[in-house]
Amino acid sequence: MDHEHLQQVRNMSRKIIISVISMLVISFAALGCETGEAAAEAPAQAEEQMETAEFDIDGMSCVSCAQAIEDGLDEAEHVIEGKIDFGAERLSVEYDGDQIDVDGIIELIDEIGFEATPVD
Ligand SMILES: [Cu+2]
Repeated sequence: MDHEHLQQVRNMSRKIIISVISMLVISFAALGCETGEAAAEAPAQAEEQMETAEFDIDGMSCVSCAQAIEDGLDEAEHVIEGKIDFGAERLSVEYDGDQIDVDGIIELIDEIGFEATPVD
């Protein structure tokens, strides 16, 4: 009778151990999934080749011209930010060098309605 009871206790603890192990395995799998996603996001950002270029802008006569250029560039793909120094009539553009180059940015500014000349 005692022996049978002991056997039951052993079976019970075996079941508990198995379920604890499977819970651990499941949570590790879930963790692995999360880190997998994080790892997938990180290279995408690392691939982004951030570059900055400066341009002289022709035909910019008032602050709303400057605003139009900044807004147009902010909406453009592969451009991170466009910033106008109105006093200097100069534009600084931060962009993803893997996706767009200086000529591409000049084209974008041309579409907005202004002529940009790269500054060395
Ligand atoms: Cu204007």
